[in-house]
Amino acid sequence: MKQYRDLNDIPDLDRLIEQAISLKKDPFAFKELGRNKTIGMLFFNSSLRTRLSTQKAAQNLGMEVIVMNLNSDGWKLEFEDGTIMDGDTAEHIREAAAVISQYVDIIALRAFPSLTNKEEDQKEMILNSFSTYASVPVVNMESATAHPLQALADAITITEFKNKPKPKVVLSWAPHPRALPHAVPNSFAKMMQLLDVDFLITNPEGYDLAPEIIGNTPVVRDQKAALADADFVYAKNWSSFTDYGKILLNDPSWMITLDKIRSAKFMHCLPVRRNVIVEDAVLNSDQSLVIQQANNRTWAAQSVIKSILEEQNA
Ligand code: SN0
Repeated sequence: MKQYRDLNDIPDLDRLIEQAISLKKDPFAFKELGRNKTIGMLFFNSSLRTRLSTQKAAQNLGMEVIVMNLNSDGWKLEFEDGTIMDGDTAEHIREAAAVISQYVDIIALRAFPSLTNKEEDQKEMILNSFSTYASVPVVNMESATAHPLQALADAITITEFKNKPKPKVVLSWAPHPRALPHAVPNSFAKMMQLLDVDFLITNPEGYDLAPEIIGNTPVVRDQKAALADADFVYAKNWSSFTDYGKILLNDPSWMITLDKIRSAKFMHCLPVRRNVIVEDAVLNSDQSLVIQQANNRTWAAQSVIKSILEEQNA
C-alpha cells in the first residue's frame, strides 16, 4: 500500500483485515521490518486511542516514533499559495512538509474539520497539502471527512464477532451536546458498503450524510424500525451536513438503550458521552464491544503501517 489517506487506498481489503487479525495473534512477528525507520505522528487535535494505538502499532513493527502536537508546539502553518505572510501564520506547508519528510519515513496526521465552511472542509486542505508537499507516505489519523483507521478497526471487530454470514449492521445517529464531524460515520458507512453485510443508516431529518457517502444504503427515519433484528448497532453523533455543522436537534429519545437494541452488539468509536449517546446499561453489558473495538485500533494501524513499509522496501 502506498499511503492510507482514505479507504480507496486499500488494494485488498480482505487481505488487510486478515493481516490485522494475524498480527493480533503474533504482534512482534515483523519487528525487523521497521528497524531504523521513523513514523512522525502530527496532531492538530486531541487524541487518546489513535495516538496510543498507532504508536504501539509502529513500535510493534520496530519503528521509532516522533509525536508532535502542531497547534500547541509548532509554528502556525500557512496553507494558501501566494499569501503575503505578514499575519499570524509563520511557516508555509511547502517548507514544513518537505522538512518533516527528511526526518521521518511516514507522516501520520490528525486534522479535524472547521465545521463552519463546508467547501473548505470537503477540500481536505490540510491532509491534501501534506500529501502534496511531503515526499513520504501520509496516513490519515482522522481528517475533515474520513477516519479510515477507525473504519478498519470496525471492520475487524465485525469480522471477529459476527455469527452469521451476512449480519445486519445499523449506523444510528445519537444526540450530543457539541457539533461533531462526519469523518467517523462517513468512513464507517463506506466500509460497510465494502463488506458483505446488510447495512442501514438511521438518522433524524436534516442529518443525512453526504449523498456520495449514502450511495445505495437505505436511510430510515424511524430508529426503532431500523434497529429491529440488528446484529450490530453502531452509534455516533454527527452535526448536520446539509445545514453544515449545525445542531438541529438534541432529542434524547434517539439515545441508544438496551430496550432498543435487544440482543445486538453495541459499537462506538469512543470517546462516548454516557447517558447521552448511549445508556450505562448498554456500555456496562457484555453486548458492548467498545473496548474490543478500541483494541483493534492497534491491529488496524499495524496492518496499514506494515503494508506501507513493505511497499517502501519493494
Ligand atoms: C471526534 C469525532 O470525530 O466525533 C473523534 C472521534 C474519534 N469526537 C469528539 O470530538 C468527541 C468530543 C466530545 O466532546 O465528546
